Amino acid sequence: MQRRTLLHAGAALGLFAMAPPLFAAGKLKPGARAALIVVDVQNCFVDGGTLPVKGGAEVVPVINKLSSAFENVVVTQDWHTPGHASFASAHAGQKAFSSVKLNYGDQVLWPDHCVQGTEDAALHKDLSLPTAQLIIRKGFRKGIDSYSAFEEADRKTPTGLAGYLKARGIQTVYVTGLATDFCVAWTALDARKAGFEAYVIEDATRAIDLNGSLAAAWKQMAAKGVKRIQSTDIQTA
Ligand code: VGL
Ligand code: ZN
Repeated sequence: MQRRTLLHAGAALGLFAMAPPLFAAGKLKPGARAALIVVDVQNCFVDGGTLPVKGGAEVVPVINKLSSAFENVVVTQDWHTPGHASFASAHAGQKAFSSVKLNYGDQVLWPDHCVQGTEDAALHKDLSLPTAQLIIRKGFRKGIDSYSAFEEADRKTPTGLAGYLKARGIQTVYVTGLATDFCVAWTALDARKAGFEAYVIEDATRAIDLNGSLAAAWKQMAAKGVKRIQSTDIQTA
């Protein structure tokens, strides 16, 4: 009888000790083994750009504030050649936001956007990430798109990001930026595939939402263990 009570008490203590940080301390504290990934916060994806995402610029102050909580910050830039295969203008008779089959699979066609070296492809002027350590450029091969910061759309060519993060002992990534349902989702899914713990900070993203793509992306991310959180879940100064 007494032994049973003790066992129960022990089990309860064990559970308490193992509670996730969200529970135990109220807020997540990303440490040395976590990285903030800031996806494609570029002029092309905000008002006045070539592929504006509704409310895109609103993520900028949220991300700036979040960055103070991270020792490791990685930034990405969508970085296409002129005449890139993901541009509708490169396919005779095709309109933007339609889909075609390329040799690596289905490809949504976009307006010309984020062309290498243009002002349109520059990071948003109010993005303030002085501690960022790496900028990954992606989609720079004319024939292959890359929504993901980890792997190009042929699903074969790595960007090198997984190796970089692993070499630095990083185990967890927090993904923010544009757009939730394309580059953010693909990045978070590929982070899982590469063995990282992955969070998407929802209010630090905005979506394109093309034919239900946003709901589909959240569903897929949930199925792969990507955790959906808000910026207020993270301890900032
Ligand atoms: C993106 C469409 C085309 C993104 C990039 O950053 O989500 N979306 N290129
Ligand atoms: Zn693109």
